[in-house]
Amino acid sequence: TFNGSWKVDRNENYDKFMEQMGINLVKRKLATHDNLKIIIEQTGDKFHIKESSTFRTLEIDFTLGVNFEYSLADGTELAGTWNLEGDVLKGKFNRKDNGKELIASRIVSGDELIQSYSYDGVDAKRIFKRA
Ligand code: MYR
Repeated sequence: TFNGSWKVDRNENYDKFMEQMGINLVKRKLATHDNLKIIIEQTGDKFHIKESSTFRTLEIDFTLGVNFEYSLADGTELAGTWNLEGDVLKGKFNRKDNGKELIASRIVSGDELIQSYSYDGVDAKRIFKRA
């Protein structure tokens, strides 16, 4: 289950990924240490997410397979969907400004939540531990 409170523990290739996203060095440095925490509450095909970081706090609701909008901390707007494939949440989003695709996934592995991202040929991971 994805349910619970998760705190980012480490990143893999996240700086390169953000660079590909067009995020400048200063913001990347801040984002690397954003202390991201997410609380996931799944009820059937509905998810309620509480996100908090050094940048902001916000709450997001989405339903599997239903398009929704989400803005990144730097203001970049995305629209897309999450779907459940087996034990894996798979996200397909598009940036509103340039149309390019951002693919994401979430999987719980042992005591960790692994979020993987792919954008324009660059892959990254953020790995969370239960908090
Ligand atoms: C959620 O389920 O938490 C909200 C929707 C998330 C959309 C995909 C998130 C991709 C974030 C990539 C980080 C980009 C930093 C440049």
